Amino acid sequence: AIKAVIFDLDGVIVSTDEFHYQAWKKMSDEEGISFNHTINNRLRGVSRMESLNIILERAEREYTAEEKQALAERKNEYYKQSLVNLTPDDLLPGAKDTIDELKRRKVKIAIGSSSKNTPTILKQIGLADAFDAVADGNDITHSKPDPEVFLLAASKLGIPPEECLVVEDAEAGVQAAIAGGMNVAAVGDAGLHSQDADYRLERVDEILDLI
Ligand code: B16
Ligand code: MG
Repeated sequence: AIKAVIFDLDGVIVSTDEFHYQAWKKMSDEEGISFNHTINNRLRGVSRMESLNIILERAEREYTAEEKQALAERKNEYYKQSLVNLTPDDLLPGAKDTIDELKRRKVKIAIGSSSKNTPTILKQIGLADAFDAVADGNDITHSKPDPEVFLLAASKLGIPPEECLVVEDAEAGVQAAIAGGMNVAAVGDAGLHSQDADYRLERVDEILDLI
C-alpha cells in the first residue's frame, strides 16, 4: 500500500519549468548557442551543471570550467529574477487540491527536487510549511537519475521506498524513482511519453485515484 507521496517540484507542483527554459534560452542566445523546447525536455530534473553540459553539446567551441561556472551562475541569476514574481497562482492545476486531500487522508507528503532554489520557490508559492519533509538540491551530491534525493525524502518521512509513490514530470526523475525501488507516476507532456513509469497521467490530481 502507498503510505507516502514524494512530489517533484518543477513541472509537477509549480510551472517553474518554463522559467528554467526562458533563463537557459536567454543565456544560450547571448552565447549564440541553439536551444529549443525539445532540448529543454532533456534538462527536466537534471542538475544545473549537467543541464549546461547538455546545452553546450551544440556550442561551437569548448568552454573552460571557469567559463561554465560563470554561465551556470548567469542562468541562475536570470532564473532567480523570474522567481521574484512567482505566486500561488503559478501552482499547476490540481496541485493544491491534491496536497489538501492527501493530508485529509493522512498520507505523508514530501518534496524531492534537484533544485537548489527549492526553499525560495516553496516560500513564494505559499507552501513553505505544507510538506512533512523536503529533500532538495542542497542536500544531495548525486542528482536524478540517481535515487539519492528520493531516498533521502523517504528516510526523512520514515517510510520504506516500496510504500512511496513518486510523482515526476521528467524521465531522469522516473529513472531515479525506479532505481530507489519506489512506485512512480509520470505527469504532463514529458510524463505521457515515459515508457518505464508505473502510471502515465495528464494531471497531478489523478494520483488520488491510485491511493
Ligand atoms: P536549480 P525538479 C530541477 O527541479 C529542474 O527540473 C531542472 O530543470 C533544474 O536544472 C534542476 O532542478 C536544478 O535547479 O538550478 O534551481 O538548482 O524538477 O527536480 O524539481
Ligand atoms: Mg521536474
